[in-house]
Amino acid sequence: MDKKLFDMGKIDIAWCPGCGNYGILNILKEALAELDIDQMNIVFVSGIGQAAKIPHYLRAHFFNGLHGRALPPATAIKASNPGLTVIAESGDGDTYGEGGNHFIHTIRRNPDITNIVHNNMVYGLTKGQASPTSRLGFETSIQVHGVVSEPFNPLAVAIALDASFVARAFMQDSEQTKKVLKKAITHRGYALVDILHPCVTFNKLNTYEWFKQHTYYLEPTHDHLDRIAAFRRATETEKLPLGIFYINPHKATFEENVVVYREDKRPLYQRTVNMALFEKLITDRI
Ligand SMILES: Cc1ncc(C[n+]2csc(CCOP(=O)(O)OP(=O)(O)O)c2C)c(N)n1
Ligand code: SF4
Ligand SMILES: [Mg+2]
Repeated sequence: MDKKLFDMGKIDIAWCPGCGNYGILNILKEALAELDIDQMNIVFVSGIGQAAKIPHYLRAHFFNGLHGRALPPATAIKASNPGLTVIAESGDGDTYGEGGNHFIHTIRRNPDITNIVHNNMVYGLTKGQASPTSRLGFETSIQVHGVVSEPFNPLAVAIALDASFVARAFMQDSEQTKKVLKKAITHRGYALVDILHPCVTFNKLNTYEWFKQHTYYLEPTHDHLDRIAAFRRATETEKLPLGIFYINPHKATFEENVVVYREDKRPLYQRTVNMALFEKLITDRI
């Protein structure tokens, strides 16, 4: 399938020149095209932020939710129609800060969705405040003496909660990032891909060069079925490992656990309402 099918034509893109979000958009289009997924069956869900604008720039269905709230509608969309490919995509602030609670509980539920997080270690849209993943000492117009809180470690949290797929990528390595994305999208269960990318306007610390210097790939011998080894690797913070840290292929998904699908596997929109049963339920309640 041609990746051009995902192009929106002539539109204004609000990202700054040189922003890492462009690279992620391009890699995502290539990954979807190579997977040959019918656009009619893809739904993107995002929150608020620069990263959260990505579904506006890509031809597919989308639902743009509230700040920090991409994961609940993504879970609901997948549960209502398990035949869809559902991708929740937002920034580090949106997913790990404002949406931190949903991040934790979505991992517990394990819906069969992909969660792509554009991690630029800053709040880009609101002009450069620290985000949960900002490094210690990072100076901003609000944190004038530098960030004093330990950065949130999304991979370690996800592995601790036994998330079914956990990976990190750096967008400048487009081939590696595409490989990880394709595996995440085709994985059955909740798949987290934290993608490092620079915000060239508001983050002068974590630049393209900084990410290059502070990342390296997990060895091919890394056993991504070994949760303890994966957790240990996720706690490395001097240099950030890249690649697939952990996969748990055995977990049942949220949709599989939902009672309405036990007897009837059809998506909810294909079912007719049993009016007699509905009226009886109402009457019994009155
Ligand atoms: C409830 C609420 N709180 C705060 C904001 C302001 N706000 C909008 S986007 C954003 C941060 C986005 O950061 P991130 O998710 O990292 O996205 P980026 O812009 O860096 O891609 C904030 C704090 C808001 N819109 N709504
Ligand atoms: S402010 Fe940063 S994250 Fe936002 S578009 Fe510009 S470079 Fe990208
Ligand atoms: Mg951000």
